[in-house]
Amino acid sequence: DSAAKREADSVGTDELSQRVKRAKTDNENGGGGAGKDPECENILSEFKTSAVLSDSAREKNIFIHGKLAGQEAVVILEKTPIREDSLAELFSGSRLKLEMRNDIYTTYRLQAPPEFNEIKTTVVCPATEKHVKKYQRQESFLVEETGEDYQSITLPYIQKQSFSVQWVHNILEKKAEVERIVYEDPDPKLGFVLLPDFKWDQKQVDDLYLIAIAQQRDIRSLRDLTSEHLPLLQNIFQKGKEAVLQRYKLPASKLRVYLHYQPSYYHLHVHFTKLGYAAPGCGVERAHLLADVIQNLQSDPRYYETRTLYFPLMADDGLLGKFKEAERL
Ligand code: GTA
Repeated sequence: DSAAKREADSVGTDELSQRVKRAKTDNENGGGGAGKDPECENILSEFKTSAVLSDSAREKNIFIHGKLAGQEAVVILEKTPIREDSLAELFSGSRLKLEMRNDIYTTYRLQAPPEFNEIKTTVVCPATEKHVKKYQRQESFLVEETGEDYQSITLPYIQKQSFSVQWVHNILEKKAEVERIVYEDPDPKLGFVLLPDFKWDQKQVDDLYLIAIAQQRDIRSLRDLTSEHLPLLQNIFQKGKEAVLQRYKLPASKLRVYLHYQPSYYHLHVHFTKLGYAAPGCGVERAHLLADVIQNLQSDPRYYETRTLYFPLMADDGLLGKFKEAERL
């Protein structure tokens, strides 16, 4: 079926994965030296754009739908922040073109050396229709979900219709992103893997974004959490904060540690972002602070099973359709 095909695709049987693998092997065999970023074949030279799904001049990103090696793909391009430690080289090594001068005001176009002009690029391939919708700019609606709504509407929907979590299993099984792991607690009940989120390029801590992925595979989301999971949540909170302090010198007072409801991927994970960085999805309608989650479960072991939870859904999200059908919206 299509889910099985998607899994097979994502573990690497398609042509594109083979090409990426080949490029990676070439590098491992001497392409990229120690400390250097590995180079790879420019698979995007064959990318055929079909539509711009969304873009933002303020966030300096663009989400594009198209075809790559005959498969549906989404490409995300994003300009990265200017790093303080690059300023000296940026000023001394760039060309400056005058744009206009007026009194004490002057504007220029600064042409920086290529290494300061990189564009963070994310490729999702093969992308499902659900990926295309996820990245499309759409109106969103706030949904009110009671504990019963979760059982009768949401749970049956997510059991049939959610994104594959193969990438999560690959991380836990050390089949992908092994060298990116920041901290690991291998305990099957209390353990987790902490690593950079793929939205973070790790070039500066200003937009630090890590995720802690639980080793346990049977916790879908906030809704499944009971007081039974307190030791796991406390372990992630405590050891996660310690690991961030050790690696990035950021104290807990500089961190926003939270879960999404609804998440995109139904395998328990916790977001660690830097306070002050407006990470996508950190608004009150979606983010639940881990500290609050822990306290709520301490005061009521079935808090998340029974409470009404609120979250936004995009206009053409199938789950929104289910809430409408059930006349809950
Ligand atoms: N390390 O393979 C992966 C990987 N994948 C597939 C997802 N994530 C991964 N991390 C690693 N390796 O923070 C990360 C995601 C996300 C987390 C899952 O796992 O980046 P979630 O289940 O709560 O889902 O968290 P969420 O937050 O909806 O997903 P996501 O992708 O962050 O989307 C939210 C919105 O952020 C999007 O609609 C879009 O507007 C924006 N966004 C998504 N990706 C990017 C991007 N690369 N650049 C800029 N904005 C983005």
